[in-house]
Amino acid sequence: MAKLFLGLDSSTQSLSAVVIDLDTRAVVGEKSVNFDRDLPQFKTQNGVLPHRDPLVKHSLPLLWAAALDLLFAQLQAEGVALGEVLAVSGSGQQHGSVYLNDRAAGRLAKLNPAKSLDQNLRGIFSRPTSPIWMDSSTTKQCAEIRQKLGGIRATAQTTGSDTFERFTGPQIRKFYQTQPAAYQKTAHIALVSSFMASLLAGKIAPIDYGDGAGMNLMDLHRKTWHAGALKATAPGLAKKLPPLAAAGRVIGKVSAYFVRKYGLNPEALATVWTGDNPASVLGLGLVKPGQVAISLGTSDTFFGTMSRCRTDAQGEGHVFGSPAGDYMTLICFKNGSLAREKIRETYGLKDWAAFGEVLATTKPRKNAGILLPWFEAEIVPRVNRPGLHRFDLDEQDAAANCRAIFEAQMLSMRHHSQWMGVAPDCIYATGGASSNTALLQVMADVMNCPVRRIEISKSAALGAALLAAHGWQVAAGEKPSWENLTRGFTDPVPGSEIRPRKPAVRIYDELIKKFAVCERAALKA
Ligand code: XUL
Repeated sequence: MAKLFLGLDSSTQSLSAVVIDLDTRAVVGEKSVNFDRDLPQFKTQNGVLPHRDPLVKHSLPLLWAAALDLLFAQLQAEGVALGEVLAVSGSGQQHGSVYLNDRAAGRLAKLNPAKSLDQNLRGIFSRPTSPIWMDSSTTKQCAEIRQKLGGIRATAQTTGSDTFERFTGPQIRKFYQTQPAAYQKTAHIALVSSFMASLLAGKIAPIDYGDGAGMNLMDLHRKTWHAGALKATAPGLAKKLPPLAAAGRVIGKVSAYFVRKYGLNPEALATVWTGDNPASVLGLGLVKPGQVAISLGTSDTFFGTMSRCRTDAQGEGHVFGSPAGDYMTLICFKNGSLAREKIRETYGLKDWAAFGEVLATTKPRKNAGILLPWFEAEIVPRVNRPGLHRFDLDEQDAAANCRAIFEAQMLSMRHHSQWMGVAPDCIYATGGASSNTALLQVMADVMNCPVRRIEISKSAALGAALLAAHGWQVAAGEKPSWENLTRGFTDPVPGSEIRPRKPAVRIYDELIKKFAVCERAALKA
């Protein structure tokens, strides 16, 4: 019998599965259910329910449950050997919350395979919809909680992050303030990750230290619920939260529902899930301190593993528990691909290859021009008034502007990640724009670090499958090492390494000082 492990990722727009064979180091199954396309009856747009207030972004826990049925049915139909799966784990979009009443635990324990999950779960929610990470309607609650916890620095030091609109604590506070009766009827509050784990386990599942740190409710150092944060958020909250536990820890055998309905191995273990970013840390193989990934996507993210827990006194970055032990950091820059695209279009370059060619005609230059590309309100640094800022840069010079935008994005990452105190040994570049070598050369030069490209499309689901394998091995009394577990699954693209060039590094070591001055000036403007 093969040693198969199933990893699921419940993201904003889809639910994905990756099945791995640990002995052969192969991905033996991959499947995705798209919420809008495959479950149109829930009427979501890009996984989100339409709402008249653009700041409010909710989705539906029943939709995620229906997607789980559909995904298992598809895996079974494709002949994936579900009977050989030894453990299941997963990851969820971070921060989103699910509100369950006192009927939930009983119903989860007796899921009826003759019905769909959707039918089984009707009537167990004290709030039918779930606020998700895209929601930014809780500025008032953020300010209230931050003030009670002693300001930005103290909030970040205690919980790992300053209060953020999308974080779960401020969302719970808003629910309590605006719908007190429904809050009262809430017996359990789950995250997307722990809700999905509860379905698999047939009981209320713990929240892990990775996703738990995205709530502004967990004491990051002790890895326990923080009494002061709970009190600052809503009354009676301690009784509504599940215990905290390590990701991948075994909860029990999988619910008989999945065994009878889809032929899942009755001995398969259900384990604690985590957030999608912590799972991606595993799925990209960032299991040693000093390993950092830069994902160049809609927004650009900088994340990695950190052995000592440091937090950001400015409150811009986040620290979460890492499923590999230690801690992980995450900084999210909203003006990523979108900003690069705007510049590309402004100068009439038809595609990224053309952008790269123009970029390659220029060289890093002492005292070069600086372009701050805040097309949209920015998260890091906090910018509420969008706008472009050019310093010593001729707007007519296409090539200089193409270089300046990516230099600024990388200089910003370097500047705003200094609080981590981590000098990366190697950066793994992922996401759409990472196939552009001219961009990666700028990344290597600014960061003074070799860059390797990694092409894993479902890094969170792969990380979840590895988490399942780890949990199963620990339960079997083994002492698995993350380096061994990830080997063969998370290798960078062969020959993709780009090394920093010393003369360019020297130029950027100086230019970062100018960048910081320009950024301060633009923030004041
Ligand atoms: C992280 C965050 C997003 C979601 C996406 O803080 O809000 O990356 O996790 O699913």
